Amino acid sequence: MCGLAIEVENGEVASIRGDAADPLSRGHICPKGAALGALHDDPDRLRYPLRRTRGGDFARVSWDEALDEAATRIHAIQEEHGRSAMAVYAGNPTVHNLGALLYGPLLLRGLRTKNRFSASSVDQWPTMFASYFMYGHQLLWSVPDVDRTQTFLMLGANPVASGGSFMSGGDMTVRLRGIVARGGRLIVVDPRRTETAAIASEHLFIRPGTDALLLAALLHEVLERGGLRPGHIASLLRGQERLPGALRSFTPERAAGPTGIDADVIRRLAGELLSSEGAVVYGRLGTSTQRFGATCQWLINCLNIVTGNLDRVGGAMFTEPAFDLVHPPPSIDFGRGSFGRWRSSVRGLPEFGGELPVAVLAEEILDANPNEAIRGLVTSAGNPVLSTPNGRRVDEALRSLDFLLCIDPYVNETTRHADLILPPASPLERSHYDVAFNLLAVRNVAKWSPALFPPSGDTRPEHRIIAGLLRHLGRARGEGALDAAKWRALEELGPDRILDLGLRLGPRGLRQGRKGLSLRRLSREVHGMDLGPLEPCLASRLPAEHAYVDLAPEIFVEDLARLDDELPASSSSSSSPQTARKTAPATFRLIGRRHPRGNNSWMHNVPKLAAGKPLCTLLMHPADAKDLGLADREEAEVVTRIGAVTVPIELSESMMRGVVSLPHGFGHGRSGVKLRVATQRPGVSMNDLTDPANLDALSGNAVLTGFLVDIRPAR
Ligand SMILES: Nc1nc2c(c(=O)[nH]1)N[C@H]1C(S)=C(S)[C@@H](COP(=O)(O)OP(=O)(O)OC[C@H]3O[C@@H](n4cnc5c(=O)[nH]c(N)nc54)[C@H](O)[C@@H]3O)O[C@H]1N2
Ligand SMILES: Nc1nc2c(c(=O)[nH]1)N[C@H]1C(S)=C(S)[C@@H](COP(=O)(O)OP(=O)(O)OC[C@H]3O[C@@H](n4cnc5c(=O)[nH]c(N)nc54)[C@H](O)[C@@H]3O)O[C@H]1N2
Ligand SMILES: [Mo]
Repeated sequence: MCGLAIEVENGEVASIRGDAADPLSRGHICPKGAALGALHDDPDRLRYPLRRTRGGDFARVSWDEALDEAATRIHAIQEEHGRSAMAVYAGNPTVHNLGALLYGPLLLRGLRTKNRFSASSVDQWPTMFASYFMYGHQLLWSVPDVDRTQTFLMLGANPVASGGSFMSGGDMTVRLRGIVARGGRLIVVDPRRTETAAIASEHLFIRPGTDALLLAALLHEVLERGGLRPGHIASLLRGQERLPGALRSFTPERAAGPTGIDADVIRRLAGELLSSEGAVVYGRLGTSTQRFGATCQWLINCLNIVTGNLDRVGGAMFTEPAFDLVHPPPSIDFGRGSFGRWRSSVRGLPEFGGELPVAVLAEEILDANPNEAIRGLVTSAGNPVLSTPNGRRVDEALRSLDFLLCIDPYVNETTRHADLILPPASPLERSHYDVAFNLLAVRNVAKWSPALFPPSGDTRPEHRIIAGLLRHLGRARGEGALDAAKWRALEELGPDRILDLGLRLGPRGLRQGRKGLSLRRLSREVHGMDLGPLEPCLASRLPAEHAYVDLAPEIFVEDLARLDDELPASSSSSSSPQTARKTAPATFRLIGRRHPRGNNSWMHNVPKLAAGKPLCTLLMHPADAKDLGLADREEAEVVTRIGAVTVPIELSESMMRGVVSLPHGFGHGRSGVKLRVATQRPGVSMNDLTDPANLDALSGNAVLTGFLVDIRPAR
């Protein structure tokens, strides 16, 4: 999303710098952006389609052969076992890829299956869930107004490493420092003193997984002291009368024991939220991937509303993207959301937004009744073996499929199981516009970049792969010439034409008359266009079918009882690890982390990013390590019900006692992975420890943080 100035000499990337004139990133560049050239040139990046051979290796095939075989096998599976015997998983890079994003819905619809999965259910489902029930649209998210806020209470996020996420902006460190510099306060709540906590006004350790209690206590306190002061959105609210009663028992004293944060501190935080001219509460992956993920997000939204900070300058604001997925142009509808229209077959978990939780993928392949089991899978830009719970079982499940098709540039932990791999063009070989992240940007901006190079080798941009696959599938299904012509047209059309349509029909398009935005107009602005700071706009952002904000949807109010039950009032979960005998393993809570030199599971093959200090270590407080008899860099064995990994520890005062941190996305040592750089420092996969049974009960999002592990010296 950052503006990049890329110099090309003789058809090769000569340099990549941050574009100082970019209205959003203002010259910032991170190691991943600087690595795009190396990624483009990576010899391991696939340059042509691959087909599994009888010997189990891969051999080159033509696109026609590959698409034809894919279509024939998908059709055969669906004919014999029903539509939903085919499943689809869309991974994270989809949202960073214009073609994959705009053509993705066609793929989902075209496969006609109820077994749809994506990385959303190991990530931001709770946020989408809260938005769906409160605002009536799963994509209507608020963004912290980081540049104007006075008090920023941040939980479970590390934007200095991650770049911001639901607060996209590029130069996040500069923006966050800005809060402190202008006399405001940045308060970070995290079980690790992170890179973000290090530049904050205040850092509070919290016991992993207990944020919902802290948030409930804050809301209780704010309601007691300030009452409901929603400001100009008051007329949009419903359900407010139910809040005080629902939260009555959640006092700061109730929260103090389990969270490890004093009642007085909680009271002070509530006071700060009430007295600030512009305050915002923000929670991200750490509050999302836990047992109360959705409830955390509901409470966060409520705090912002009740203190008058939702849709207010300096608070939690809404974007007005030029290409708008909330009020999309016809034919590009991602949907308002839905819940419980169908269920998974083994555990009976409800769909959300047309998807099932990816934590059930393996069991729907391995454990379902024969007439309901998944037999074939298409993955697009995803690596579920490393990114979803119990990766070893996902491995086993993928191995057992009748057919696996992967749209992916690498032979990695997931795609090594594929029957066919279809390689997309590189990021420098396709045009780009940030349809997804402009929804989450801290300023309204629009920027389009053309492809720098034509697709290398025999690769194709995503839109051609998807439309091509659907054309072949249509033929296998016996569709007529008209359909074939439609798919051909879509193969030719490409995402830029759809983008153009979306811009013209969007809020800054034709409605603005001759000045209106079009792709042509935008393409002349090489640095992108600044469309101004976020402005109060909630009333116009709410969908017509749900033109109100529900403060107390039943599903969340009821969940407070589970919260009360599950988190004991006193701190039985003491903050020191419990070691019974010297030789027995100690019990810790495991959390994850991200690093600027990595991107989930798939950028460890770039030499520059892989070099330097090894990243896959288990951070542990020195006193805990001493108790265990472990020295820095010595190996520890980490065990759960699901599996065990052996990993060097790294002593760090930044860790809360009794909590350890492991990055996810490693574990490249599996056989058959063709990543020459990444496999040299394979690391271990955190998801060989995570438990698919451990979910946020409301949304079905996976719990990836704060679960118990046993640790002992590995020697
Ligand atoms: N334990 C634990 N697990 C986690 C997390 C965690 O913090 N802890 N984080 C979770 C989060 S937030 C996320 S988003 C998920 C990510 O989960 P996934 O999306 O499943 O995994 P990624 O590592 O992003 O893998 C992306 C895949 O896409 C391929 N790829 C890259 N670019 C492109 C492209 O342009 N087109 C195509 N077709 N393919 C491409 C890569 O080679 C790789 O195989 O992981 C989740 N899993
Ligand atoms: N360099 C880099 N940037 C990335 C990515 C990457 O892999 N590398 N991934 C991208 C993706 S897909 C995403 S979703 C975003 C994520 O963006 P962020 O959410 O900002 O990033 P994380 O580093 O995952 O931050 C999660 C924080 O939650 C803390 N935490 C863990 N458990 C708890 C808990 O129970 N309570 C609280 N309060 N805190 C807890 C962790 O210590 C960690 O600091 O980053 C994106 N940006
Ligand atoms: Mo993510």
